[in-house]
Amino acid sequence: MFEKLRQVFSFQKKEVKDLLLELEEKLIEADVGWMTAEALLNRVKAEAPSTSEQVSIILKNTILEWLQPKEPWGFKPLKPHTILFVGVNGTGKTTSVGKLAALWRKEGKQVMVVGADTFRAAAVDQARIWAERAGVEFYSGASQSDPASVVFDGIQKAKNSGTDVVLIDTAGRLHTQISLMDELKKMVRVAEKALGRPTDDVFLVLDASLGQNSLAQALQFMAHLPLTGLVLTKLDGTSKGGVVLSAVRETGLPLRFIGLGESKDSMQIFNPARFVQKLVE
Ligand SMILES: Nc1nc2c(ncn2[C@@H]2O[C@H](COP(=O)(O)OP(=O)(O)O)[C@@H](O)[C@H]2O)c(=O)[nH]1
Ligand SMILES: [Mg+2]
Repeated sequence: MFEKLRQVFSFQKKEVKDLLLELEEKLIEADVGWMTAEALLNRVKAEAPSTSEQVSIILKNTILEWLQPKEPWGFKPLKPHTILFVGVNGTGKTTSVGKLAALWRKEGKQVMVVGADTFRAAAVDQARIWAERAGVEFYSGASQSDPASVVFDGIQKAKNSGTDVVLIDTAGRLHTQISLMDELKKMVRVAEKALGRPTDDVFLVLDASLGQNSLAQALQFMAHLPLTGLVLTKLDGTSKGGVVLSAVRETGLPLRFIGLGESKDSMQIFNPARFVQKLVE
């Protein structure tokens, strides 16, 4: 994983001028994206390093500074901590819901998965199977039910049963004339109504293997929804990894969880310090 991003830290050239050219190439190859690559280069230049070691240190510190969230993620004191997962079809929403349900179930939390991707029966089944695999409760309405009412009823049910965490799986594409963003906005509103407070988290799920294309998706969702963080999936399937940097820097959203495979236990809480350490070692 991240071979390309790791190569950013190893230099063949001796002259700093040549080093910077090499660095620019490597950043682009690692899929850091033009904007973020430019910003990193400017940072390095501004500190006028005279050796490749100094360049590496500036890079490491800058990346860590960018990836470090303002606040660490944690469960809010009011139950149930409710998380809506949004994103384009196929990015890994349902899988991420399932993996996080398994993770928190293992930590002893009472978890409920709400299948609000109700337009496709197969999508509800997939969420149900994940909930069973994770050993947690599952809620969804009858087929074709209104996703927002599924969200409302699911949260009510979770409140009544003392559930700690509610994970809401949503659609990435609608087979109707209704706009996806309008439907998602409605779900956010209805969740707030059911909770009596804003939804604790709205996570945007992005597929890391799509590289810079996932940034365009991110901006679209950001324009419509009160996103609180990112989940980056399929990092196991990319040698680049630069999208980790650009996604965080260009959305200003904290990266909270990373998906590293298809199995139940392949979701990790994102740790910036460990991530950067892995890049330089
Ligand atoms: N390798 C890998 N595959 C993943 C990961 N997360 C999801 N997937 C796969 O991506 C595909 C789409 O996932 P799904 O959860 O159905 O996406 P959704 O449409 O957003 O709900 C499935 O085949 C998943 O197994 C991950 O972290 N790594
Ligand atoms: Mg899905």
